[in-house]
Amino acid sequence: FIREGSKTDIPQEMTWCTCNLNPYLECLNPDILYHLNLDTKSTDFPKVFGDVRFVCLGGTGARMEKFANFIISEIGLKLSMAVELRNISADGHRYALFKVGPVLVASHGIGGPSISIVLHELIKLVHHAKCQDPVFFRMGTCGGIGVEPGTLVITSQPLDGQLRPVYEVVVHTQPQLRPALLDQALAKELIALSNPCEDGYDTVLGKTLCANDFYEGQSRLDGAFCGYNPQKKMCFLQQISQMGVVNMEMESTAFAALTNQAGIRAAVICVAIINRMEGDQINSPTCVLKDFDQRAQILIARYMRKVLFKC
Ligand code: R2B
Repeated sequence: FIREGSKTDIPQEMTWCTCNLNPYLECLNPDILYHLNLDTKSTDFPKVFGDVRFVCLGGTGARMEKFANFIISEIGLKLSMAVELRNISADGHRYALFKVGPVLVASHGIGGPSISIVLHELIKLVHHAKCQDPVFFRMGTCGGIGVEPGTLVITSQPLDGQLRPVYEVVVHTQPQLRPALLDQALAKELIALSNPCEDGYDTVLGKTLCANDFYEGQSRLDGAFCGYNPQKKMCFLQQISQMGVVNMEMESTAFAALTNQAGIRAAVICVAIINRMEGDQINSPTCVLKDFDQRAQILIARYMRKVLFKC
């Protein structure tokens, strides 16, 4: 962990290794993954989830169900699977969870605390299931900083609201700063799978500002409260743009920190639904936003096909 004010010595090349996980997990019999409505007594994790190679997270259950259906058509037929899609965690009433062959699809809600809870449980799930080197993706929407709406942004480095490359967790009253690192090779592999001419939109790699709030935390002028003026807002957006920040969202530091701590390869791919240099309110028609939603899904499906079928 990075302590506040200390120099960091960040392991850049961690690999998925259960030795990084909580040692007390082995004492839990059963382990109850409360928010996913699963436990290791009534579910045989290695049998049900042992083949999982990809874990994909996104904000809402409805969007992730659509993604699961899309993945069935993208890879399901090739795997000749008879897939009956079912929300495995429906009775938990917190998150949605679907399994399509080697792909686990989960919703994460909004913000760091929400994604952190489901990630703890998903990391335990792949651990109990003995999954081999799973790759995690977060797909979502974001505000673009100086990029056209519809641009796909792959995060190189998430930064928190204080522009630090960390996720802060307060434990026993003390802030612990966990390195928020994503797999750079995976990010480059994903960029290489984009094709702006054929896709009809750009895919870019850049830093992501991860805020704890949608309104003041992202320097919007349209929240219920606003303690700054339009000049201050633009000054802030220009400052972060000059640092290489191309988008803002609310989950990337938690996602990067937890996957990095487990040594799991991970990537964040978000579509910009607005250029924040030009406004704050999301006013694109629903059909346009639906089209935008598919863009991260298409790129992730390309990556999966490349890994699974070498095409
Ligand atoms: C992007 O969109 C959501 C807020 O509307 C939040 O989850 C995020 O990061």
